[in-house]
Amino acid sequence: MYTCFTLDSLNHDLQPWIDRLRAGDPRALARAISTVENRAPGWSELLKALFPHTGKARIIGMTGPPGAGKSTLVDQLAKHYRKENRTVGIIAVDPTSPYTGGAILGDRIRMQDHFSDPGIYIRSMATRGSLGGLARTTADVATVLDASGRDLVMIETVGVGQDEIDIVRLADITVVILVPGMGDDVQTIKAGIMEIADIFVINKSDREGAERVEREIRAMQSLATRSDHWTPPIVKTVASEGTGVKELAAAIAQYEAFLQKENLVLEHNIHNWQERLLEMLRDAMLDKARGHLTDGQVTRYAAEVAEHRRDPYTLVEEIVGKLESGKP
Ligand SMILES: Nc1nc2c(ncn2[C@@H]2O[C@H](COP(=O)(O)OP(=O)(O)OP(=O)(O)O)[C@@H](O)[C@H]2O)c(=O)[nH]1
Ligand SMILES: [Mg+2]
Repeated sequence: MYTCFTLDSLNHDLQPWIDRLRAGDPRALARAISTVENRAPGWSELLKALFPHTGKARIIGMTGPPGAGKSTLVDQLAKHYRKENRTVGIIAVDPTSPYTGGAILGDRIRMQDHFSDPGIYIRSMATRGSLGGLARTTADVATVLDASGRDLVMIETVGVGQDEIDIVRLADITVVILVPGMGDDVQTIKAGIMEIADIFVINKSDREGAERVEREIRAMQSLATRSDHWTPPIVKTVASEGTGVKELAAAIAQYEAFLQKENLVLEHNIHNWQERLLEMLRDAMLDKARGHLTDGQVTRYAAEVAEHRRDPYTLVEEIVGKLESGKP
């Protein structure tokens, strides 16, 4: 009964809240993002109501190793787009906890920097192990920003692991930022991130070794062509001075035009939604399974399996079987 009551009152509040959010009220936006991020009561009702207003923002994923200058570059791009009168939302995802403190502090300073301009909204997320999974939560937050009418949503994330790859996969356009002198780091991030780059940036090009990184990228590109036959351009930047930012914006626009011309936008979106739907299903099924298991039950099952009193394969089949039959 209690849940019904709060949802009813939420539905009652929902429309004015969405109206304020769509009118650009930053407080309504912040509240919506928190609700979605924390999976607070009514989060899914909110997303359902926002969904019809989405699909207009261009989502740009910006990824690269720690300290590559991602934040600096995102800021510069945001300023560039503001000059064109386009509104920007920035999600700084920081799943690597050792950097969290500094990054969040840095992002606070950035937020103050842009405080006077309501056309830029920055949100930091450092929620490894967040309820819905980091990639999904990020996607949902991007959805809220999209619904709020932002023209561009930039997602900044450190490109080191699977989480980050999952996050940038949600973007329409993925920019991979490298820097000279990364040494073995290039190898480390080559694994997954290099393949998903639509555009490469070599930042800190004021340092020695930019040409070498460029050669390495070219060598890698010569080994495989993409199925869409797009060759990711390489843009050299000095983000701290704003050098190359115009060229990066041009490269992004070019890739957008390419997607439009080849009718790839819808295909891209279908592919993204395929991933998102599967993840949502996984979450929903797991939620349902958890609903059938009491708190200590998983621990008891785990002990039984560890002590070889049960095999885990039959156990999982049994649990799924119970879900299907709807019996507790
Ligand atoms: N020399 C040089 N320094 C730069 C350039 N771009 C950024 N920096 C500096 O590099 C440092 C890191 O920049 P950030 O923008 O915080 O890098 P980041 O990739 O966001 O870092 P994390 O989010 O912590 O992974 C800062 O001190 C910047 O001023 C550049 O093009 N050249
Ligand atoms: Mg950063």
